[in-house]
Amino acid sequence: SPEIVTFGESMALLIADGGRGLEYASNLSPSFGGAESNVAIGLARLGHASGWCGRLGDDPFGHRILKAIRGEGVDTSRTRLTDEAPTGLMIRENVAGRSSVHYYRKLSAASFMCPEHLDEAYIAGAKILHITGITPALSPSCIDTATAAVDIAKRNGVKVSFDPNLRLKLWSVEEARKVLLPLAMKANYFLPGLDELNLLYETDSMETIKGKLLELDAVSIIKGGDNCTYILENGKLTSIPYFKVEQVIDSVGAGDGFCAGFLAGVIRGYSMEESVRLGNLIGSQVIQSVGDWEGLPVAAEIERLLAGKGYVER
Ligand code: KDG
Repeated sequence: SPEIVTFGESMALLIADGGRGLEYASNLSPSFGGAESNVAIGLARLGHASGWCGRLGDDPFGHRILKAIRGEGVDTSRTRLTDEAPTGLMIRENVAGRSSVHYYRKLSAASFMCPEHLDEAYIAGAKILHITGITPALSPSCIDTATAAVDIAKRNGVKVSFDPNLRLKLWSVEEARKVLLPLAMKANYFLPGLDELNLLYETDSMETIKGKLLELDAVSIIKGGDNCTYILENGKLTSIPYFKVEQVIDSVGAGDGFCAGFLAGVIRGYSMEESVRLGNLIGSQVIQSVGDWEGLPVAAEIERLLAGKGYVER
């Protein structure tokens, strides 16, 4: 098995160009997205063996996505194409600097994932299982699948990494809370954004949030603090500052890039601080290019950035 295994829904992504919004745009640029495959691609680019398991429709989008993820060096041997349902679709538009997403993913191939689709030995052979809260938002059988995967990991001593990735277009915060908080209880690394914690715990108070997080077994890594990421471990809160970025082009995918960098650090045996620093660095790169995963850096680029060397292309 790869060192890090993840699974979830990857979808075709169409981006409306020209900042005119979907109602008036004349072109849609095709790509794809999916929080978990973004993380798997990020890890592969950093030189780590990652596996993404999913279900796609046996249709042109499904083929395109599978080839692209496999082409990035991610193991897709446990991913299936099915003719029973189509590949999900999301469309993104940008109007007056505000980006919004429209999902066409109800009854998609991935929404029919169920625990029987999991390969227990494949998960058991990994070091880390990474899941996100998007998968259980897709359907009741996807809740069962995410839960079953976590239980397999725990039975086999595989560490569980969990990014709640709250998507309020998929479910209400009340529904999400009921499913995500029990999953957080089972995680070793809990990777929420501060805004997500505000919603999940219904509070803006950092003290209250800290108290709630300390009830978990996990180390909590809180993204989106005051220009920093927080680490909450053994009652101690540490903040790791963000890297400076010249211009934010597209912030989508930053969280997934962060997770890829953080998990790469964990696999390499880095300290929590160093792992978060690597996560911050990957996130800072992703937001400087369009697309959810395209801007994920490769290992050599990271070394160059850390060494502070310039880059000349000619
Ligand atoms: O984190 C980025 C993802 O949200 C994006 O790639 C698409 O998985 C996705 C979703 O459900 O929105």
